[in-house]
Amino acid sequence: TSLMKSSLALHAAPRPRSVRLSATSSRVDSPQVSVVLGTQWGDEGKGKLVDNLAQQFDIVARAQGGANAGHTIYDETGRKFALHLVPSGILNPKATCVIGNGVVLHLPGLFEEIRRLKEKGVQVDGRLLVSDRAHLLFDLHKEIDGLREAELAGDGKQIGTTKRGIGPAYSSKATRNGLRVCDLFDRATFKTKLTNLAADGAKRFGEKFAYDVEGDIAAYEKLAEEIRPFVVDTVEYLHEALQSGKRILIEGANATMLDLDFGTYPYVTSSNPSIGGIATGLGLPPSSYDDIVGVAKAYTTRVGAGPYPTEIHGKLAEDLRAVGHEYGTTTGRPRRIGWMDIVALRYACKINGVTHINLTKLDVLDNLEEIQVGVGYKTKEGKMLKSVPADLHTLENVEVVYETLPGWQADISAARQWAQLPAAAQAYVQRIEDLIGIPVKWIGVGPGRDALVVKP
Ligand code: 2SA
Ligand code: GDP
Ligand code: MG
Repeated sequence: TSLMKSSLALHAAPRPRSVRLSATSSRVDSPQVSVVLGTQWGDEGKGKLVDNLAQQFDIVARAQGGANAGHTIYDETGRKFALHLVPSGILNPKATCVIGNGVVLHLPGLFEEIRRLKEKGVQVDGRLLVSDRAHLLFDLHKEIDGLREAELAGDGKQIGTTKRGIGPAYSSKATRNGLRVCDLFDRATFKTKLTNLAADGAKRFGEKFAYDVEGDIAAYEKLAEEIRPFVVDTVEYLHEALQSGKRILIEGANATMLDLDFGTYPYVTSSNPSIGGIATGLGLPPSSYDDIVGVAKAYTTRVGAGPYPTEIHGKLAEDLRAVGHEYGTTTGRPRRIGWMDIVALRYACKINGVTHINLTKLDVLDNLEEIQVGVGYKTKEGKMLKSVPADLHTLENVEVVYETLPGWQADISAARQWAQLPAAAQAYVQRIEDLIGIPVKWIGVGPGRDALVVKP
């Protein structure tokens, strides 16, 4: 039948499935759709890469997470920006930024962020679009986040969340009593739904739940009008952009090891920061992704509780924390520090279909005589594990098998070309590339926008 013929035609020229690519190739030479994802426990430097790449894209879109994310960027004049909800493309005046349906949106927080951007002269109006399907995150979600953490703390089991209300907001979404951006514009429904949501919180937490629902209902009357000009059907917008040949950069927040499904559950965030969350969070199909860039630190960090096999303790961790300025962009919490974990990185690359890597913060290792790389997990019984185990007890008790590589003990922050990196630094990058079998395309050597080396 003609229907069959057309569907055959659609499948006649499949895109090559790239698992292993040479260092310079991508599925296409100039990707129309590129995805940037965190491959560790977050804070790999996704914001910096997105800001850099944004110069070549028309649209930069966020798909999941909320204001738990913190992306620190330095512009060409060295000014520092900390972004949470606004995509890291906002500093490129040519890009339009999109907050997709998968994001949980705290409107007062968004406007505060916009205010700070405007203060620094960044043009936001007309350049930021918000999905009408995105779920609203209210102060009540933040309050519940805090109350739940306090309860868990009793048993020493707190997650160490950012207390930005992320888990409770995604819970409301899954429970199907959440409110979406489109609900803002029907006052009566909005009022009923928020009142019911607040009643739920009061039922669960009693007197400890001190949310002023009437106050918020009044405040959101004004907020609804303020957000109205930003709101569109982002599914339609993105598909029209795709059809007309516009280039779209998708900015992941958080990271695969914090993924609700693939991370160290329950010590995870409540969205899917891996590739699946990109598809559900924007409505752009996976077949449209040309590149999937995995961002990985040359070592690792983690904020919050949970197993962390390659964690470093003591003076070395303190030194690396100081050199790498490893403090939370959102909460200011000191980040835990560890060695590169190849088992976790391979796992993340596999799940996400990473086509190439941005290895960041290599300069932070400049002073080390020797660098360790975790290359295997061995159980107490002496069994080598193939991948990251689901069971946290097993993960907490693995013995990490390390390889030791020589340091370069030189300042690499001025390097802009591969040939300018010391041989030991090149060897370190090469070893990581060989261990994961995925090409490293960019190497970060400093926080500035241009502190990037392209690996030939
Ligand atoms: P949440 O708030 O429910 O998402 O927390 C659950 C876990 O996810 C971790 N998480 C993060 N980890 C690293 N960086 C994040 N963003 C901020 C930053 C963190 C900050 O850029 O530095 O400022 O503290 C982030 N957001 C969530 C969190 O630590 C919990 O382990
Ligand atoms: P994100 O959440 O992945 O966007 O990362 P964050 O912005 O939370 O944390 C990364 C931190 O490292 C930021 O302070 C960046 O300015 C900084 N950074 C990014 N890349 C590099 C790099 O290659 N070298 C150094 N020294 N700092 C970097
Ligand atoms: Mg961050």
